Amino acid sequence: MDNIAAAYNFADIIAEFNTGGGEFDINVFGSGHINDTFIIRSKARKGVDFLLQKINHFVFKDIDSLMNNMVYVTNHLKEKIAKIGHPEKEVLTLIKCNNGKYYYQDAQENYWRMTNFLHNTKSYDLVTNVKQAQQGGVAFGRFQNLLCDLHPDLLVSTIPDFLNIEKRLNDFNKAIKNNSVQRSASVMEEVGFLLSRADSMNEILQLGRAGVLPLRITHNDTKFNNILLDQADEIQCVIDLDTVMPGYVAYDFGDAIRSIINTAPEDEKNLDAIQLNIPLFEGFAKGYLSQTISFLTDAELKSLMMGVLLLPYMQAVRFLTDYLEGDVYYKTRFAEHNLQRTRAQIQLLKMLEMNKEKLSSIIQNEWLNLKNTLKTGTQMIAG
Ligand code: ADP
Ligand code: GN1
Ligand code: MG
Repeated sequence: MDNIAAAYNFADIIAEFNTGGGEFDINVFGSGHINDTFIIRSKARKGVDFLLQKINHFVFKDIDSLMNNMVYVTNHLKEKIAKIGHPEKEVLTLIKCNNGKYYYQDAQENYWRMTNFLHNTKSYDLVTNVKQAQQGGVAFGRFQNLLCDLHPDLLVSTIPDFLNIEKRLNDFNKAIKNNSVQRSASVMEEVGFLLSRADSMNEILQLGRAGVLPLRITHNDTKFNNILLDQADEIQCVIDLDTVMPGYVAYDFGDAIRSIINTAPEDEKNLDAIQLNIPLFEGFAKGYLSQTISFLTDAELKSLMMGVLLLPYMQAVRFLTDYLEGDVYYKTRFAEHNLQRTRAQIQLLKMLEMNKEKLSSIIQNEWLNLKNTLKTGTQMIAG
């Protein structure tokens, strides 16, 4: 166990959850930037494993509402999937606490929750083949589809204005001005690049405000490592449900593409290594549209490409804001980590801008192919 893990009294924390009791081995798990995640394995009962998370209370201010959202969403998904699949494998299962809630607050005001550990699954920081990308598209498209019958107001915004670019740019401008850790002067090139695109990046927000794009319940953190694939690289489960709340479908599409199309990691130092893997884009688009064609409007279809540019842009703005504020939000592994992440996202955005027409026509073609396939299918049934 490392230093983070040694800081907590795990035996007491685990005893608050309905695990069936006994002693557990504990190990740090995963590569998320926000929560602290641990796998706990029963010493006596082989295969009885859970995932324990300390929810980041600096990032999520209202844990009670967050957990209510999570209970609501997982129940809804389970009910629907029960008719067609295996809810216990395909949806996260929360473990109840002795207090009757699904989270436990310890004496140090840390918030803990637990889910069943899903065995024989994998999450990837980098996508390596078209099948994985296509399954990612199926995963997030199906997720939106299964939730599209819920009114967005049923869920609380766990981070208000989370993907609101106007709010992100306001925070960014404040951070530049406040210059609290004396870093502003050293990043003027990056600041200049990002501010030069500020006006063109609020299209989705404007269309939303004008009522052209509907608010739906979306995932809002569709990084590829937020899905679990099975051993055959088929989608098993969508995870990391902290930000499931009202949003626009293009946010989910764009954020997933951000992590899928890039041939290099999100924080790649060597900018030349950041290239676009177009077949992975095609694979994701095909999978995503196959699950959403029944409800996406024409305006939403058009907005997907806006999301592809907006999400890496917003991510660069967020990473650089955090760098300017002294690295208070994202976990970092070295001093300039947030700056390196910013530069990598800017490079990715430049590549995406250069390939905008090509990517747009891929979305359009996949959509037309699917429509034609559906039409042929209907004609065959009718004839
Ligand atoms: P974070 O908010 O820190 O990103 P996640 O909820 O995404 O936390 O979990 C971190 C990692 O733990 C995931 O990328 C995945 O590899 C793994 N993981 C999360 N939940 C489960 C689960 N129920 N079963 C197996 N692995 C899981
Ligand atoms: C965070 O928790 P994780 O690592 O899946 C962040 C996302 C960013 C992502 C960038 C609540 O996601 O918004 O896109 O890092 N989550 C939150 O890697 O801020
Ligand atoms: Mg995650």
